[in-house]
This record gives sequence, C-alpha cells and structure tokens, in this order.
Amino acid sequence: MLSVHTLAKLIDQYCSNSDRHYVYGTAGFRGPAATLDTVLFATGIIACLRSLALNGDVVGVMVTASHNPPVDNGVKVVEPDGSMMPELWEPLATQLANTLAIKGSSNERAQATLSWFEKELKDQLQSANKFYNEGVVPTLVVARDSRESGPKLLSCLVAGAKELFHAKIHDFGLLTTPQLHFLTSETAKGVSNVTELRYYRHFLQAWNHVAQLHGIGDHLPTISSLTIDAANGIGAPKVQELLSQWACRGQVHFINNKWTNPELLNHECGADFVKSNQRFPLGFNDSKGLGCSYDGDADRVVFYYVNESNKFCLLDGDRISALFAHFFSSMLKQAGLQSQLSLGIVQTAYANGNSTEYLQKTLQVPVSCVKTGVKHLHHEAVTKYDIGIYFEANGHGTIIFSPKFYKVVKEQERSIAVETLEAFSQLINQTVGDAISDMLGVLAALSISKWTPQHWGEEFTDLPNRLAKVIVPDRSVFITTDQERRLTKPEGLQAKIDETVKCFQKGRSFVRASGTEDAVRVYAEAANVEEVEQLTKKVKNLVMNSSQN
Ligand code: G16
Repeated sequence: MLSVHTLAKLIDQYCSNSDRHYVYGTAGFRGPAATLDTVLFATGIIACLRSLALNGDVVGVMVTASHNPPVDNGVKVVEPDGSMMPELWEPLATQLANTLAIKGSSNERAQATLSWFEKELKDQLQSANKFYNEGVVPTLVVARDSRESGPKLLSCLVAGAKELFHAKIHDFGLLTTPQLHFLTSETAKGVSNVTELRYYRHFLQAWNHVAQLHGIGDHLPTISSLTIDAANGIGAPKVQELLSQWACRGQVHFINNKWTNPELLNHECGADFVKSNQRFPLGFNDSKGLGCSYDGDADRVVFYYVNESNKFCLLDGDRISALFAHFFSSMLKQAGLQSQLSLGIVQTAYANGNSTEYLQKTLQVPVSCVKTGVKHLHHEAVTKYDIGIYFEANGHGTIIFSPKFYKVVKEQERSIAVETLEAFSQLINQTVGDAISDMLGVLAALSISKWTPQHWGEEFTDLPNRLAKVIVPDRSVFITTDQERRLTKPEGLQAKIDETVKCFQKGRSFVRASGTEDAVRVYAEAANVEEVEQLTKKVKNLVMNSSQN
C-alpha cells in the first residue's frame, strides 16, 4: 500500500502526538485539541478504509467536540446513510490511532503501522483491500465546527486521506454536526452538487407543508416569542440562515450567537450548561416566551420557560420525547393507524423516572432503555418501531420512520392526519439528533396540539435530579452492566450505592465513566431536592473513596 519511508515522512509532518492512549468512544475521539493531530491523521485513514469497504461510497467526517470546552476537539465518522460508523469499526480506529502514536521514532511508528495494516488487510479489512486493489478511490465529505483548532486538525486528516489513498474529498467547511450527517446521506443518495442550501431548502419546505396543513401562518399560535441560545457555536449562523426565510422569524430573538469568538463556545450557555446546572443561559431575559439552547455543534436542544412563580422550568430531552409521543399517538389515532404502525420511545438511564412512568402509564407507549450514546438509541429505534422516538435527557435525539411507515401512510386515503404524518417525517432530520430540525418539530407539535410551554411542562412533574461529575485518576476502572445502570467494577462499589439509595424516598442513582470527558458521571434522583442533594453527595463520596483505595 505504501512505503515505510513515505509514511514516516507524513508522521513527521502531521503526527506530533505520540506515546499516548486514545479510545474511539461515545462520540468518536475526543480530548484536548493539542493532543489530537495523530488521531486526526488516523481517522482520515479509517474513513478511507470504511469508504473502500463500501466500494468507494461516501463517508462523512465531522471535526467537533460538541459540548466540550473550547480547548477540546474531536472527530467522528459517519456512514453513507448518515448514521454513525458501525461499532465493529471502532476498535480498528482505536488500534490504528494507538499504533501511529506508539513511543518511538517516526520510522518505528511507520513500521508498526504497516505491520498493523498487513495483518488487518488479511483479516478484518479484506473488503477494503479488495476494492483498493481494484483501483477504487475512497470518497469523503468533511466539515468542522467553529473551534480554533479545527483547520489544523482537519489538515492532518486530509493529508492522510489524500497522500495515502488519493481520496476524493468534498470539504463543506463550517457546518453543524447534523448538517454534515444530512449532507453525507444526500450525497450518498446520488444527488449531484450537494450544497448546504439543500439542507435549508429541505427543512423550510417541510415546515411550510406542515404549517399549511394546519393553518400556521407567520405567528406560532401558542408561544409569544422564542429565544435561541446557540452556545456561541456554529449553530448560530446556520439557524440564522435558515430562519431568515422562515415565516415566523418575527418572533425569534438570538442570544449567545458570537460564534466567531471560539473562546466563548459553551461558556455559561448552551444545552449542556442549562441541563447540568438547571438554570438559564447567560443573556436570557424573556420571562414570557419559550427559550431553547443548542450545544456547540447543534446536535442537542433543550427548552425552558419561566412559570407563574417566576421559576426556571426545564423542558429537556425527556419532555421532547413526551411531546412527540403525545403528538404521534394522537395523529395515528386520527389517521386510524394506531394498530398498524408501532410507536415507541427509547431512553437511557438518565431519563427521569417520572417521564418513563408518564410515557408508559399515561400515554401507554412502550419504552426501551439502552446505553448512553446516540448510536445505541438510534439502533433500538430503527429496529423496534415504525415511529421510533429517541431522546437522551440531555436533548440529543430524533425520530426514525420505518419503510413500513412510508408504505402504510402512502396507501391511506388523504386526510389532514395522514398528510401531517408524512410531512412531519420530512421535518425531522432522521440521520441524527439535530437541534434546528428538532426545534422546528417541537414548535410544530406545540402549535398543532395547541400546547403552551406551561401546558407542556405540566404534563408531568420531574423527580428532583442531579447530574454531577467526579474526576478520578483512572475512569476506565468503572465498568457497567444493565444498560449502564449498575457497576460491576470497582468491586463492592455497587453494593454500597444500593445501600445508600435505600435510605432515600424514590431514590435512584447510578455511576458511569463518561465517553467524552475525563470524568465519572454520577446521576441521582429522589423525592425532594434536599434528598437528591444528599444522595448525590453520598454517591460522589463513595466514588471518590473507591478511587483512593
Ligand atoms: C455525546 C454523545 C451523546 C452523549 C454525550 C455525553 O454528545 O453523542 O450520546 O449523551 O456525548 O456522553 P458521555 O456521558 O459518555 O460523556 P455530544 O453532544 O457531546 O456529541
């Protein structure tokens, strides 16, 4: 495939980081940007191999660290249909990054990498090897978020892909993560000359269709105003671009849209800040309307409003699931399709206990629980339901419509409900959670259901909950089972957590290592705020003590 000499030269030029350990985790590789050039170079190669294994089909690569601080960056690989790279490929990405990053001279690193290739090309990478030998050229589409480190890191990725594989690369420049997923899938469908405009046109057309079916003109009927907090990230210019042609733009107000100041990214704003701290982002002062916060790459969204007691009320991913579950149950009933099409919700262990109860008991829809990470939720939604709604409590999620959904809906006599189901499926970015498309979906569902934010917030009451972080010397010693709800290691820790939880009314708590940050996450919920604070503190202490032993 290539000579030691050529590879060693490239390693000299693009892979300054060595003697480190990397893992392709929850959302690809992530970490301090200064430690990632070798990883990006490795990812360029993996993306090419993935494209080759698919006979040159287009593979997407997004350079982003989403909700992480501005000094971090990361990268993830996207399939031609816009979904995440298959899990089977994750260990390959991990191995390649770590082989390129071994301690040693560039010659030694190149030698080790070539040995790895030799073995894998005969083993797991056989199909990539076959197509490579037949002269197939890989195709990549790439983009990055607004972080300062993006251009340099992307150049490492492009170098590997171009020099080693002569890959065809379409660089979209700055995009949100969901735009990259969407445009990858459009490119793979064979649409020629895919540009960003396609994304805006698609979602505006879908909105216009839904709005026309329900007589929504230039004013959203159940909210007075909408404040969008874009976390000072790349979502800011993108949503502004889309909404510049939106009929209801007069109701919108933007905050935290200084995306050209990368040091402000996610700083006291954005979905992760709002959800974790359960408070308004910096600059929010709309006590009458609805607020929403995106994260750094606009793949998550949470909403909030001020209630009559002047209190902050969060409408997170669990609430979005509840709204959509209510909306689709009602539409299926109106269309007479409730027995033909299955509707289900996918959550993670972070879902509030009362949201699960509301979905199962009040709305009577099935709920599955899977591990954290969009890929797990997505897979469950695709395989189990005709309308699979998945949202993590942090606001990351989407809705997936099965091929059967489209077939059944097409066969029906036209009615408002049937047409709404069809049009709504276009309003949702089915490739991945998308703050912009989810926001339009929520606004449409609220308008059609005639729900105000208050109504939405009062459908059920969340159990008081806390999400905390503990920094430990080595988070990899925390091993979980049962969809991450229980620890198997460190030995004995789960039994102590169980004992502690028993002392609290409606107590629940679990511990898991983050896949995107160097921390262990502690989640707790209980019957009241005092108890949840105490429970969180106790479990945090147990985690800290277990790390000192
Ligand atoms: C990523 C993943 C999400 C996950 C979040 C936190 O989100 O895509 O599925 O919930 O990280 O994961 P962890 O608890 O493992 O750190 P994002 O928005 O940062 O890409």
